[in-house]
Amino acid sequence: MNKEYSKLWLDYRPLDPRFTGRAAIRCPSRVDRQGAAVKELITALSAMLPAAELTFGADSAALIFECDIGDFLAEEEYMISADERGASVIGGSEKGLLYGVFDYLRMIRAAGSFVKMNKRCAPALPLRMLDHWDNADGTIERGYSGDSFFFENGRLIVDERTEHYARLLASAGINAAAVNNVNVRGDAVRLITEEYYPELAKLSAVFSRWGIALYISVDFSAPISVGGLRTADPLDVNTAYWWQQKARELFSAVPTLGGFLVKADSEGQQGPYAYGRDHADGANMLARAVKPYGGRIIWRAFVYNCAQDWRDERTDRACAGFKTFAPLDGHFDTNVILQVKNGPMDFQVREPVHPLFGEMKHTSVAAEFQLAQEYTGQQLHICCLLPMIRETLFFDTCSQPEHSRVLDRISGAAAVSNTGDSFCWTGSELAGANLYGFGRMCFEPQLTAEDILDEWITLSFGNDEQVRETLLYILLSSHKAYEDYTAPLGMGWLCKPNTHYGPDPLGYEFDRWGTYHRADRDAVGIDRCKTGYTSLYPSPLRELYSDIDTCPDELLLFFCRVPYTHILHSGKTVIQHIYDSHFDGYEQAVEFARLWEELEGRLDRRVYENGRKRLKEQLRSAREWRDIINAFFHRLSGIEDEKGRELY
Ligand code: GCW
Repeated sequence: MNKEYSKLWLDYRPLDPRFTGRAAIRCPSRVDRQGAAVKELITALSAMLPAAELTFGADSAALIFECDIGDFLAEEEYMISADERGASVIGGSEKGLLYGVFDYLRMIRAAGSFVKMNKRCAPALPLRMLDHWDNADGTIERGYSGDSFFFENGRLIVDERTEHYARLLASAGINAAAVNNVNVRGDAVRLITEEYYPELAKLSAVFSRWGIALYISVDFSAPISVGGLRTADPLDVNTAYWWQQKARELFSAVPTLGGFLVKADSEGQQGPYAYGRDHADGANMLARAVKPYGGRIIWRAFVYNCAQDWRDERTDRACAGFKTFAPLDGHFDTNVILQVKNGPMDFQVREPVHPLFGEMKHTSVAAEFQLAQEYTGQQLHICCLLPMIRETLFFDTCSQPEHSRVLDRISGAAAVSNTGDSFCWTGSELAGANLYGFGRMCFEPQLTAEDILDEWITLSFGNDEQVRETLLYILLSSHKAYEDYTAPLGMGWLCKPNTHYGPDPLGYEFDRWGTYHRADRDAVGIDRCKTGYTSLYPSPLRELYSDIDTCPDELLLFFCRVPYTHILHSGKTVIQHIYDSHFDGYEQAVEFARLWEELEGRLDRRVYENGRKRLKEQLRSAREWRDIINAFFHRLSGIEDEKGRELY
């Protein structure tokens, strides 16, 4: 494991180096002076006021920072009132206080001085979680930032880096993290056995100091693989008893554990289907085992047939999650949270919003996003996901007359983490915006992507106006650019199989994964009225998506099968859009690289060089995408580019 790491946005710099007076921190005894909130304030103030005399207590001081806990606030809520002479931060608990301290520090760092402010804030979503796909051997599934900093050769590591990570997450508002891959393999199967308890307890204690609940991904068939039973049937009394004992043991060794994350009946992971049971049977059995300890089960809705026949046009993977879970609405125990991917397929650059968000009315649901850029350029390409995440959260599911946005209907959001042991944590510095921004967006979704990026840029790179403007422009245009030169109009799945990097338009076409575009010489796209998918949405969404005249351009080929000459709302034909977007997307990548070069000398050398290297690869890859996808559709359709550009 690489032990060197950047402090990222928590690198406190002097704010007022000339201030030599006294700065006092005051807090009543109900505030824990050894707790994370007060400690963070001390760390920050010592760095920001390097010449000041920092004291605790009531004697006179030029700057006064008061911390308190107030019962009138909710647990994670806080209130700040501040001016040039200091601040008072009150939290509903130590956790709320911590969030308040971080917010206050963010504000004064962004402003560059002790500003006047008044704010009362509580997080919009109660659960704000990161899912790590780290394997016990130290590798990371779909990891693009090096190896794991949680695991090495089967061992769980808890060190300074872990603590800094927890701080980073807390400062972004994250309050839960699952540390191992949902595909539970190798030594990770035994994470829930005694040999791991001491380290798990240590990790959980570090996390909980920063307000983060530790979750473990578990193998549904653990009663067999770990316990030596003959069955993992959720309705078998021995299975249920085994999990109850396991939970008792685990929670007494690791009292601050949050619970389990489960991928069942999915891509080779065992689940209740093996025993003819449904997913409520499976989830509830586990939920009852952890309930006495306040534990929760995060149960994934990513269930589909991954051994499909491409000739079968009636089975539609997009319908699978809905068909599995919609009939179970109301059957889940209250400590089960159903974790639903943002779209019905699998983290493509553009997908419609999952219909389960509107459908599940009596189930706690969390939205799942993927910060790890599996299908969005693997952190070699710049792809800021914040606009997409926000669009999903604000999407109106039309499932009831009011409060029907995704945001109103979910109790949490989780994201597959994009971190690893690379120096800057996320392989590419710019990918750090996704990590920071995801947490911030779940906390205060009224902030736009631009607001959050603005904050992140200043905290990470300082106040240089050109840096701010350039990074803001690149990040805000990056998702559209990536969509343009890869898979426009909602097509998806034009990438190479397995690695999911680079173009291969037929790579998934004759395979078993249910991922087809069915392009032929005349037409492209899937008629999802025929597969029954559009009917999973309530009116008026179902009508909107069913009709080629009303379906939004960016999702047209997801929902409809149309001839290449079909005219989009933009006035272009489908084929011309494919050509144009690939040329435009590539040009955007060229522009990003050009703008980046102008930042030479304005960014830290390491950051600049890392970005330059990655942009070089982005350019090479974007050109490959452009030429292969355009050549593919040109050869298939036989239609020339209106603008006469070379299509190969
Ligand atoms: O996107 C797919 C990935 C798998 C992943 C799976 C999932 C952890 O290709 O690597 O497995 O999704 O979400 O479970």
